[in-house]
Amino acid sequence: MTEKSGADILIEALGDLGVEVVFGYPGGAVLPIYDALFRHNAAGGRIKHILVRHEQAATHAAEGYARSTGKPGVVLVTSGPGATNAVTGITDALMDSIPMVVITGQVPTTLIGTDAFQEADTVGITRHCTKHNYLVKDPAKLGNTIHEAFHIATSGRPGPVVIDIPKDVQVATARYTKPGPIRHKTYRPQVKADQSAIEQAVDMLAAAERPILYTGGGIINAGPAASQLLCELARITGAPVTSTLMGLGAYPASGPQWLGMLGMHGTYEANLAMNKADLIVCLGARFDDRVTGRLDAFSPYSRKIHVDIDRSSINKNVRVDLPIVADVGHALEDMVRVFKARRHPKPDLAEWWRMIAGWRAVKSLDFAETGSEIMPQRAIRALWEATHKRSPIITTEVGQHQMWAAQHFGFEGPNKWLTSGGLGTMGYGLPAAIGAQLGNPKALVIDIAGEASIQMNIQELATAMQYRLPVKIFILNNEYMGMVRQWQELTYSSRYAESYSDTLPDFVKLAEAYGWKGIRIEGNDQLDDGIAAMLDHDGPVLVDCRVAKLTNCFPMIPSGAAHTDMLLASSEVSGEMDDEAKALV
Ligand SMILES: Cc1cc2nc3c(=O)[nH]c(=O)nc-3n(C[C@H](O)[C@H](O)[C@H](O)COP(=O)(O)OP(=O)(O)OC[C@H]3O[C@@H](n4cnc5c(N)ncnc54)[C@H](O)[C@@H]3O)c2cc1C
Ligand SMILES: Cc1ncc(C[n+]2csc(CCOP(=O)(O)OP(=O)(O)O)c2C)c(N)n1
Repeated sequence: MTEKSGADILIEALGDLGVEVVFGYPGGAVLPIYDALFRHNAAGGRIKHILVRHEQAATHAAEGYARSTGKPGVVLVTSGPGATNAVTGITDALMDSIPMVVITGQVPTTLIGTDAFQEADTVGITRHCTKHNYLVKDPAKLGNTIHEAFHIATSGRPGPVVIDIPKDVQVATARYTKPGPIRHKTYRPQVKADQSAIEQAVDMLAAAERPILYTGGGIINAGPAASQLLCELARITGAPVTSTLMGLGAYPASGPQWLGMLGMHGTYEANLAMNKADLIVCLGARFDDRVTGRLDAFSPYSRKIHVDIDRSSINKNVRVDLPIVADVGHALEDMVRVFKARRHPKPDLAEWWRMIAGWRAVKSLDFAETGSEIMPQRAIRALWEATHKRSPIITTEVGQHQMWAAQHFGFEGPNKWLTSGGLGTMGYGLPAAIGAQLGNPKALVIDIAGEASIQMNIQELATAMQYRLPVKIFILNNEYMGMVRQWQELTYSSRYAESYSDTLPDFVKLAEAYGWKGIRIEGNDQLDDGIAAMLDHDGPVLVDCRVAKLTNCFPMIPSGAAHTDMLLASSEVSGEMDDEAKALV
């Protein structure tokens, strides 16, 4: 068997792993890899490299690709600033459980520790923001390391893995053969649940009077079949379903048992139902502080079941009565099977649904119109109206627009909603849309943005143009870092310190400068036509939609408050427990 350079081994291993797209940016410490990629493509190879304009964007594009396709995202960057620029996206992927492999160049092994040109301690810097990381010193180990990295990134709780490869290791030669299935000596995620725990869970569900299915990003991670199984479990138990920001789409928004998102900007009915439930079945969610609010007031009357593939996630924030360590897809399959096998009649939850109907009647997502000015919620609903039949993929930036999109754009299936939840990274949406479009060439992909966030990775307009990606950007332009302004209004007596988006560019001209089509929408009378014009254009389009500037995003549970302290647009309704609810618990 002939020996190959480390760089050639890397490219061959990526091919063996089925990698089709790599998002990257070149530099001195990865030139041997770029050369191997060049030769691979010249010989008709299948790995496509997407040249982003900033390494942070490579990581978010890889996240968007991964979240929308279920395949791992792959990133290639140089040493030093290339690697440090990637750190935000790596951390983002860790927080949101996104499978990603990041290959970083490193200075030659003999120079490590000498403050060499573009040297950074990538393994040290990324130790706490990766699921695992490697510094490869021996080219003979490179092939196996790459396969192991993909195994770790994609199995169990998915996450980012960094492989740091010194330049001399890229050049040195070794043998490579595709390894068989990876069996790590210690890392063995538990995929199947303990069956007695499943039986207990089913008994608890059958006996509950006020159950709720609290679903999260883990269901999206578990693949589309898990969403189907969730619908089946909901159907046979009759239980209401809510979801975190990360789980939207796992249960269809048009489904009869859907309560909407829960948490800080969740619906009144979802949060009140969590508060008054007697059983919470947490399926692939992690009791995040945006969801629980004040911990000592969180769902005080319920017993809790937690299904999670990551053992360390269980009892981390909230103590549960029944932990189930498993892939949630498998656990759902088992629960549905056992529930049916026991011939449990559909529980009678009429009284519970009557209470929920009362909370639903509050219509917590309703908003007041203000004449000709576009309300941001109205803009999202109009966008949904015009596009939902095409089942678009929606990405977002971070801020009010993100929450309005979560509240008002109904998702009917998984992998259509890509957002930065855990880290809340402004600048995520455009590169994520690029990644999603590459993974789903025929899909309609829209980044719902704020005028501040979009500027954080605006250079990626060029990437979309270079690869002829027909991505759409829909900016809800309120001339404020709206989410910051809202908090300042509510908690700092409207002292708007540095939250005005001053000196904004002319977004239409900016779009045109990059070869995009630019459209401005300035009033309700232009909204539908503007959206139609965006959809009619088969290339990339940026829409600058001017919206009412001082609108707040409600409902809102102030940080650290209880679910019952929710602020609604109409302050007449509070989350206080009514007499009927008191009688039940
Ligand atoms: C401005 C802003 C406002 C926000 N407001 C809200 C809000 O109102 N409501 C809200 O919900 N969120 C909100 N968020 C998001 C919030 O910060 C968290 O990101 C989110 O709540 C976490 O979702 P999750 O619990 O589904 O967990 P994820 O981060 O999606 O984690 C998934 C969990 O499932 C597990 N898991 C992964 N794969 C599997 C599998 N195959 N099988 C089983 N388990 C698996 C993981 O171990 C993990 O515990 C907001 C974010 C921002 C930026
Ligand atoms: C990288 C980064 N820096 C700062 C923040 C804090 N932050 C959260 S929302 C927000 C304002 C976003 O403004 P904009 O994009 O205009 O959206 P809007 O809230 O107006 O919809 C800021 C600064 C963040 N989430 N990410």
